Amino acid sequence: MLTNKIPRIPDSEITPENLYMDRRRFIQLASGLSVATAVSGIAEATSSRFDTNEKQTPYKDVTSYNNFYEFGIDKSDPARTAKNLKTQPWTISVEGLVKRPQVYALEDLLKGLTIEDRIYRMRCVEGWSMVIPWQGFQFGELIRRLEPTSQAKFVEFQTPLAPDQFPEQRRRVLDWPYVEGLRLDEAMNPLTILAVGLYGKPLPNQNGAPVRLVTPWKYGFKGIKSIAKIRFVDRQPVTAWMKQAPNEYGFYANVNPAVDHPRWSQATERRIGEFFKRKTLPFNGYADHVASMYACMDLRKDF
Ligand SMILES: Nc1nc2c(c(=O)[nH]1)N[C@H]1C(S)=C(S)[C@@H](COP(=O)(O)O)O[C@H]1N2
Ligand SMILES: [Mo]
Repeated sequence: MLTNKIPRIPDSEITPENLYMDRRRFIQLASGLSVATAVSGIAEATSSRFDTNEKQTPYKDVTSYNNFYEFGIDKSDPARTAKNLKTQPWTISVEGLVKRPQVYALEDLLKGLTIEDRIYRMRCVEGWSMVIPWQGFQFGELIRRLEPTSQAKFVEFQTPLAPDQFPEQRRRVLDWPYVEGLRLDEAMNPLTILAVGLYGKPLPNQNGAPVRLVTPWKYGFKGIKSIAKIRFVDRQPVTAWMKQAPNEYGFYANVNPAVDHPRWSQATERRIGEFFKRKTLPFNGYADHVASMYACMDLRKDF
């Protein structure tokens, strides 16, 4: 119905960006529908109250400048070396203080959840940033279904430990597997999504296929990729980066221009594709949505 009103673009000029703009979607994963089909499904245009309207980082940069240490430490490594990661079938083990612990097939776990567009600013602790249009669902929606018990205070995530799939796990770059965590209220915050797509296409492996965490007010390393385990716990998890360098990477990892990384400043950032640096905003510009969760905390101490 839309198609004949849109001027024809030669196939050679159709980029993922064009495709994405033509069909923003808002759909529910029906039974039997794969994540890939859902993400590329067409439905009515919607935009989220959380979207930024800043210029989006080109698809090519989003998918070729990556951190995914299981596939190498250079930004260009994952796009080359993550190709062989087998993401289908995929299971997620839900464990711990929860009413429905079980190993779920990804499609079963996501069935009926609403996938929506979220255009978020993303800020890496290394000082660069991007604007990425994600497709994902509110993690809180899934948590409510899984029914954590009243003792659950934190959520721990893990990427698989599988050196045959993740070549750099043969070396001790980090103490594998990659582990991340959120406090339960952070996990339930409407900004927190589990992403299954970007630019209207299923997540490329280098961006964390088939499902990864996105918390735009925190530094990028919180956004654990290729999630295979979600565990509800009563104690603050020890994340892979806290193990690696506890004085450099705290549990909270909120974007905070006032707290320097011990080896460099966090006051400014360089948006990929831009020349001039810009000022980094507290909570990456999402303070209205998240600052109240930290009202009683000293974020210099709990960095
Ligand atoms: N499993 C896993 N997840 C990870 C990482 C990693 O090395 N392994 N790197 C993190 C870091 S430091 C950043 S900045 C983001 C980068 O996500 P992107 O490549 O999709 O932009 O992924 C995060 N998630
Ligand atoms: Mo990062």
